Amino acid sequence: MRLWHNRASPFVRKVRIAAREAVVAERIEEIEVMVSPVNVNSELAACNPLVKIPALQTDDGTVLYDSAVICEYLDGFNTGARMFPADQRRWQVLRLQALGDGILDAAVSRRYELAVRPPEYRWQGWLDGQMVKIRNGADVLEREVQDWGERFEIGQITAACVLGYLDFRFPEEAWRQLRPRLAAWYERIRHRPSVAATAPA
Ligand code: GSF
Repeated sequence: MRLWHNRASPFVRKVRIAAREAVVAERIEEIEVMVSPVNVNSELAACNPLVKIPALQTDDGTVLYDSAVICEYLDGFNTGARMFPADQRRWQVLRLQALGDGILDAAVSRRYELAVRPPEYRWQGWLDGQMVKIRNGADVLEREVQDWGERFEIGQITAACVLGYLDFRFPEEAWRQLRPRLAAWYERIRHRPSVAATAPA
């Protein structure tokens, strides 16, 4: 399998953690690419029409995206605890992943507004609107983290990627200050081998 990736991407990190948890990381060749909404990467565009990472080419040549689809595909190789439960808990787990993905969408959008958009076009209302989603979402994680126990399913994987990305791109946000339970959880989970091996760079 071939993964179009970049270590800065929190969505790619979901896939790289899932690959380690499913014990298939050594079957994945990683192709590092730079991506930007305004500089189309033609090699990536030939495989993923959305020109986004992660994208995974499977052994039969199929190209999968987005991160949720790729992670569930990799879970199919998993002989240990599944990251995507098949029982009635599935909807709770998918909703937690969607919460984390939504926080990441807002955080990446904020990053692009600050790092890609020319300063003279920067829209403070847009930046503020994304931060509302990030903070509201992190507050829900703080309320729900006590229910997670030792689970490390796709919802927790995505939450770890959220918190690592906030530290990486928005350290001034200081998300831990008002979220002590989430901070304690992340202080433990960030040392988990699959999480520690995929820290953003
Ligand atoms: C989002 C991927 C994404 O936005 C997923 O995989 O879950 N729903 C998708 N990736 C960004 C890179 S990032 O994670 O920072 C991306 O590819 N941006 C390039 C672009 O054209 O937006």
